[in-house]
Amino acid sequence: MLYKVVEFKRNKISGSYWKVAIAAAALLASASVRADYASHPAAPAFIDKLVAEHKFNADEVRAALAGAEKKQSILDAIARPAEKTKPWFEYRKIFLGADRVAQGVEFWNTHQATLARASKEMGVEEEVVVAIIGVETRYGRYMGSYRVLDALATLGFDYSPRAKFFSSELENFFLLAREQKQNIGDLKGSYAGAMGYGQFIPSSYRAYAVDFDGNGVSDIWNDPVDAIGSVANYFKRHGWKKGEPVFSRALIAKDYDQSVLNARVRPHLTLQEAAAMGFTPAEGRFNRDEKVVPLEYEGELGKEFWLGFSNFYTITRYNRSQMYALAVWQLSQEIRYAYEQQAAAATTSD
Ligand SMILES: [Ca+2]
Repeated sequence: MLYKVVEFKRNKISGSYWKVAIAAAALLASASVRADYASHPAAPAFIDKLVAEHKFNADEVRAALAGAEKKQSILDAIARPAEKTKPWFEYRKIFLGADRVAQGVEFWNTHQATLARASKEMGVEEEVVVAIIGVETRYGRYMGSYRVLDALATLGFDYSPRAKFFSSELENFFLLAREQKQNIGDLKGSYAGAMGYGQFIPSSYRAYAVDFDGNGVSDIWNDPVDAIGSVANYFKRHGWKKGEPVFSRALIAKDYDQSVLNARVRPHLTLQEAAAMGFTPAEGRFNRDEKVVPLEYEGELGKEFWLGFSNFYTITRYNRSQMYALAVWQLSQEIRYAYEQQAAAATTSD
């Protein structure tokens, strides 16, 4: 969930282009299939670690790695996540379309009882859980088509900027597959190894996934009930406070302190301190001692200023991008509004 799957509309392409594309794809496929991560220079240390620390059988780990394929498309994808290439006003359009709102209401209707139970037990509003699942996978429609083994081996062994992180996720993935009694080569996910409705990376899966329907397994790959409980649990465990503020639009003073904008994601200024730097909430009533972080976004008509509260920080534990956090929160508000409109319409037509 550090990087999310971004959907692209498929363009119509002409016949001749199509032939060229097929030829190119065949070439790429033949270039990417053979990697055999068991013979990678870093493989022996990885295998030793799994044997020494987790009592894996060396031959089994070696065999799994031998079946892992290096994917150039994964290395390409990780180099350009949407957060880094799009301004806010374009980024938000990806997630705040009418379809995603309508599908969110549909998902809420379908899983009403589960969402209500998660909200009550974990202390996270229904619309927030729905919005996360909507942003991550369009309510389970796009959970990723990469083999997680390929994704994490490619990034753990061949993506040096974050090799340590992804190697650790690969280790967690071996543990997860063993714990959940899954065939390691069968599990699918995003190019960064995030899985299921809520796109949990293996370490998050192991730490935060819950068995919310009580059937004995925590299955966020296939079971929306477990997925809802797990997303809510993730928020609970990262400090979400139900009913507390998330964002407020900010008014700025003429001489506002630019240096403090987007400086970090953890709220570090009291509202009083923020006001002294030129940022005050445009709406709502808050305690002066409430901690906030002043944020700036690139709107269609110019800069937008916001204050992020503690719950904003919790959303960034799911994905560090401040744009992601605002998109999730705005989508949640749109979904709640549409959900209530629909509920009210149903009541009056009875
Ligand atoms: Ca379950």
